[in-house]
This record gives sequence, structure tokens and C-alpha cells, in this order.
Amino acid sequence: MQESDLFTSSDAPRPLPVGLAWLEGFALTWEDALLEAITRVTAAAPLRHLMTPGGQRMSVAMTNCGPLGWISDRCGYRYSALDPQRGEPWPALPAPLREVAVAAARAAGFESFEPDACLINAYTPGARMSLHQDRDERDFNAPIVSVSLGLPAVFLFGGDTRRNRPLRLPLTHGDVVVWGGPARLAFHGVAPVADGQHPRLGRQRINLTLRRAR
Ligand code: MD6
Ligand code: FE
Repeated sequence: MQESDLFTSSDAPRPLPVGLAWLEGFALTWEDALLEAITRVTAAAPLRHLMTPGGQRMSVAMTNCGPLGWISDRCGYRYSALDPQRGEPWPALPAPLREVAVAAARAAGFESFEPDACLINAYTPGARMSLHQDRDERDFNAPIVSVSLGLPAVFLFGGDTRRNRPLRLPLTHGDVVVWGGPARLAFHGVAPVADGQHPRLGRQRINLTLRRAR
């Protein structure tokens, strides 16, 4: 992939790192279908605050849909076919979630992305995610697709060490970020979400992270 202006935003430092695409408003076409699907999934598999391996309660509430779900507990981070809270499989991946992820990956230059895991994160004001790498997946050739809904948030995107000062991307409702290739193992996180009211989602930010885990 070439560094390109195609996916840069007026507010972003340009160019973005190779392998990172910011697709502003890309998910708005699927807005109603996504919100309806999220309501159904979270009714079946409730959002909950997981524990980090270090014993901290995460400020972000999480659930999953699709064949595999990302979980964290005292034993570590991993993917599981069963929801540990219910002892049952995660709800199926709703078609619109898969569709937006496949379309976004393709728009970012990743053909034939087929997600098998969708993490749903709910941030209330003050919730945050510290800088980390996504490395619980088997194959780093597949990109990560991240769909932002509801309250805005600053997405932090760093380099391959924690020391690089991260870029700050102000994501809003409907934005999709895709990272892969040379950016696949970049450190990333979310700054504390500021208080506010979103017309569709109220006082929260929802993030969908779609991945190929196996
Ligand atoms: C976000 N989430 O919620 C970004 N990564 O906007 C993540 O980067 C993430 O929630 C790995 C595992 C869980 C996550
Ligand atoms: Fe992550």
C-alpha cells in the first residue's frame, strides 16, 4: 500500500502512517441496521466490565458477536467461542456488521477480509482504553476494522513502541478506521471520552472492532 491522501481527514496530520485508513462517515449508510443489530446482540449477551489479567476492572463495557469473542480475565486475554458469563456461544454476527467491515477493509485496500470476531465496546463519559497492541489473533495479515458510533472520541494511534507519541484522530459517529499491513501491530488506544449527548446513542460511545481471529 502507498501512503495516500485518499483516507486522510482535514483535521488529521497528513499523511497517515502506511497501513492506516480513516474512512469518515463510512458506516452511516448502515446506521439504522447497525444500531438495531447492536440492540439485539446486547440484549442476548449483555455488556459487562471485564477484568484485566492484572486484576483491574476495565472502564469500557464489552460483549461480542460472531463465532469468536475477545475476553479478558485473570488468566489473560484470548478469544473464546463461548460467552463465559452465559456458558453459551456468542450471538451470530449480524449481516450489516459483517458487510460494513468487509466494505471498509476493501476500501482500505484489504481484499477478501472475512471477520470471525466482533467485539462491541461501550464507553460512558470518562471511559478510556490505554495504549496496547492487538496481538491475540492468529494471523496478522488480516486488518483490524473499527467502527465508531455515538459520542466522539480521540483515537490514539502510535508506532511500534509505546515511546512514539501517538497521532490523535478525532473520531465521530459513523467513522471507520482500518489498520493492517505495516501498521497492524501499532500501539493504539482511546482517550477518556468527554461527556455529551448523542442524538441516537445518548451518553455513550459504541465501538465495533471486527477481526479475523483464527
Ligand atoms: C476501541 N478497542 O474501543 C478500540 N483492542 O475504540 C481496542 O482497540 C481493543 O477494545 C483489543 C482488545 C479490545 C479492544
Ligand atoms: Fe485494540
